[in-house]
Amino acid sequence: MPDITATLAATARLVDEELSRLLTMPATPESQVFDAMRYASLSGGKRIRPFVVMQSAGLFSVSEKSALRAACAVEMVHCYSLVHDDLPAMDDDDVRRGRPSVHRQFDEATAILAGDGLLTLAFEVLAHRDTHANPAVRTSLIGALAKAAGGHGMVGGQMMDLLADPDTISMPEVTRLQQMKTGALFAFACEAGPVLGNAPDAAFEAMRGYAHDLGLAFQITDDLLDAEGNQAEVGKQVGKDAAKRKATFVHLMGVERATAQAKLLAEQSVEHLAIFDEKADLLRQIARFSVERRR
Ligand code: GRG
Repeated sequence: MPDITATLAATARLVDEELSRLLTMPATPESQVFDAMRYASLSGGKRIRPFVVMQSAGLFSVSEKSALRAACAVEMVHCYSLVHDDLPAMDDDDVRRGRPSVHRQFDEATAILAGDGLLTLAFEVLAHRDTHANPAVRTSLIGALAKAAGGHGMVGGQMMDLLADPDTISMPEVTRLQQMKTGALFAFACEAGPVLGNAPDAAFEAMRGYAHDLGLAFQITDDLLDAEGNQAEVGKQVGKDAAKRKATFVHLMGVERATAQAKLLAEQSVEHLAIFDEKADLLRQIARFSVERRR
């Protein structure tokens, strides 16, 4: 059985190398924005979304080059969301991935531009011929990432998060919020492989089911780490959700039920992979890792 920790580390190395290549910029008057984009994206994230892209692509014999470019695109969007989420106008966080957040390391304007730069570069990468020879496949990927990242996905989820009243929000509303804020990018990561590999409908359906449960399990664990985690391990300030009275799963369910729910969802996500053979074992393992992680 392949080892999840070693494979995750190997994927992170590949992603770091490719991101570094994609973010190379000669010294110019505007190069500060690239310095900030590099700082934001080459900073030790777990690379779980890229890992899911690479593994989902592996199920459909997609070339490593194609998969890696799609993996970098989703990581760029993820990193942009972290940079903007940390801004004073949003969550106002000084620490991210164990280092000063981008607006603390540079300044607010540079952080906004670095986020914008990462978001737009993600689409430039997908649109490039190196991502896939077939323009229809590239267009599908671009459409899917735009949908996941935009107002019907991550951005809409963030808006709901900022507006949510923790005293009145219901479980279905929190679930929808989190599916949009976090689940939508996981859904893209899971769908990228079948899109690149021109997979049959049944494979898309399986990956969508897997993504739905994995995204929620991952987010509940994120809430639990904020409630119970250790700042040194987590790499960012903890206890903020309670202090800011955020509408989280932990707020609605309490730690014990949220922990059980995350485990249940992780097991449920694995069930969706039943149509795949042992090639999907690392996707099975990452689902369990997602709820057992300490950061
Ligand atoms: C559009 C500004 C804007 C924000 C979108 C994604 C998001 C909303 C905000 C980021 C903050 C946050 C807690 C989001 C939930 C998603 C999540 C669990 C992020 C952390 O992801 P990890 O654990 O982080 O994969 P690393 O650092 O390992 O990449």
